[in-house]
Amino acid sequence: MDIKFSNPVQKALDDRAPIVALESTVISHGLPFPQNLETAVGVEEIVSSVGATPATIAVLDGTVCCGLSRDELNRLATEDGIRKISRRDIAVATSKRLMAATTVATTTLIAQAAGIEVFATGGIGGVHRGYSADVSADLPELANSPITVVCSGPKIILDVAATREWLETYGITVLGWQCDEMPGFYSRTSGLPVDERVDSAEEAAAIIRGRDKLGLSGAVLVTAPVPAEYEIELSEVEDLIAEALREADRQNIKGKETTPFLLSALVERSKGRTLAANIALLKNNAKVAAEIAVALKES
Ligand code: PSU
Ligand code: MN
Repeated sequence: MDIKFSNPVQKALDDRAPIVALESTVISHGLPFPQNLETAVGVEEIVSSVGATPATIAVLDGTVCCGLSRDELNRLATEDGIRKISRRDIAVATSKRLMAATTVATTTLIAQAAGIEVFATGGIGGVHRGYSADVSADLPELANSPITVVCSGPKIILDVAATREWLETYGITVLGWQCDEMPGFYSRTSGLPVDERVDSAEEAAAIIRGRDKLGLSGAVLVTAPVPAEYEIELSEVEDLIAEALREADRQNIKGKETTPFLLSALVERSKGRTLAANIALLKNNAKVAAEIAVALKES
């Protein structure tokens, strides 16, 4: 794959130094301006402060980019008409020279091609509620990529139980970062189990290296709960999710519009609390991912 690397990311790759990949759909379609830009910059700073190099991934005017400048982050945060691209859309974006933000699926694909082992995001895509035929392309991509993704579980707007089953069926290892239950995105609990709890980056790194030695092709998902002070109990958001789903139905929102629509409807209906939680978990996941990236290089 033709990838344009920023100087810091190229240097980190040459030095075999720790790198954390970051997605761009959350910037262009997941968070409103100006919080999207502040968070994109903040997340990169956190990764750097732990001693890893941040590599935000996007397609800029048709070029697959790994590692972005402040100006490029700004473009993704502010320009209109930025495509949200999954695996099926990459060739369209590159050949038509589009501006495009990468989902978990596409970021995973590009990070793998670049040789980056760890990726941090907010919540992965999954099986949508009530539309079990709508399954995010994130899931099969993770099943076929020996990468490590740090997240706070599937986004709670999804059918989380069905998504958990999917992860199990297709061999994606779900680790709980200092927790025994898979986190429920805005909530620290989901009632669903993790496969194994890990309490340190070294413990996570040992399991990841174990996977690598076995030559297994699936992702390790490290699920980290939202920091307690930003947690919203599931019972509190459940009604808001039901309202948002009904509104999506009324407006005939479908396909890749669904996730951004529901996330922004929740921000409005929760008076910004889901936004604060989303930002807090993104930052925390970046920190955990950087610690694991560092531990992997020391292992
Ligand atoms: N996590 C967030 N906000 C987001 C997303 C994840 O906190 O906007 C994005 C990710 O890029 C994920 C995508 O891959 O939502 C899933 O979209 P879909 O359900 O259409 O596959
Ligand atoms: Mn979908």
